[in-house]
Amino acid sequence: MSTPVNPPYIPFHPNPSKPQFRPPAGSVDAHCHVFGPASRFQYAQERKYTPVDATKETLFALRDFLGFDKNVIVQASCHGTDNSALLDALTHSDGKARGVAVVGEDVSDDTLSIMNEMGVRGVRFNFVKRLVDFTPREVLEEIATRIEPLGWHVVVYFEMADLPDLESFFTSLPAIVVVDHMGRPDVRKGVDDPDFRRYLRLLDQHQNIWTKVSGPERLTVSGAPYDDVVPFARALVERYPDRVLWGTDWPHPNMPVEAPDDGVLVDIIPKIAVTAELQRKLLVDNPMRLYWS
Ligand code: 0GY
Repeated sequence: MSTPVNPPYIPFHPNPSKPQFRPPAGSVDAHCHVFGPASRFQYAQERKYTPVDATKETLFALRDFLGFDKNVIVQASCHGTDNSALLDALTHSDGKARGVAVVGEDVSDDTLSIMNEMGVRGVRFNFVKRLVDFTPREVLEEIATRIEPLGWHVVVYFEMADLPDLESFFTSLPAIVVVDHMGRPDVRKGVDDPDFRRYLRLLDQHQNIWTKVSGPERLTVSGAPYDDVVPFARALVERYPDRVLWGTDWPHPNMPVEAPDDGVLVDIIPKIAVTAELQRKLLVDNPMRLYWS
């Protein structure tokens, strides 16, 4: 029997194109990561993949090249609960980055408070089974209670098929809950699919639940320029204009075939937010309210 091997890790696009779309002044890329460099910030022992280093310097240069002003850097599973690379990026961002950390239940109030000072505004709960080991719900509840005094929000990452199991937990959280990558719908099924309708119902009924309209490169079946994902993102932007965030997802860990061109990703924005007002809410007003107010 052959031993299963992980697919080779695909590095981020070396030379993204300049987007045609010009983001409004003050736009925020509200979902991206920094990885390493491993020589300074080791990857976690419990990680499920080892990425190629993707440093803060490269992220900030990409931000400028794409016409963005700020970043929200989300702690990825390959760094576990060691947020050092994230905090280092925040410290060197000139106030132009905020963070979402991953913490264990043993995190001290002092550490939370220091992270808050450094620009962290939320924690991430990851439920994607290929990325993380299972965390008991009591642990997540404890963390949610601990961050409440800081006014932080909770970012959740899951596959849409798991929503029925997770929904009652999400709706029990007292904080703002931000869903990564639209809850990862199966775009082959279309926007009228019961699973996506269920997701819309969840957001209809809970004003504290926000959604990122990111990750088309992960959700697409047809490939770039990701037109099969547009109806999902557009539906969310138009239905919840004050509760949507957009992000590149750079450096795009775990892409199965090829790294997306970040310029092409930016050019989706006018297709999913079709007026200047919707674009301003998506890229400026909403992330500023959540991360910089
Ligand atoms: C993303 C998506 C992925 C990875 C992570 O924490 C992570 O490792 O979020 C993925 O593989 O789908 O948002 O970067």
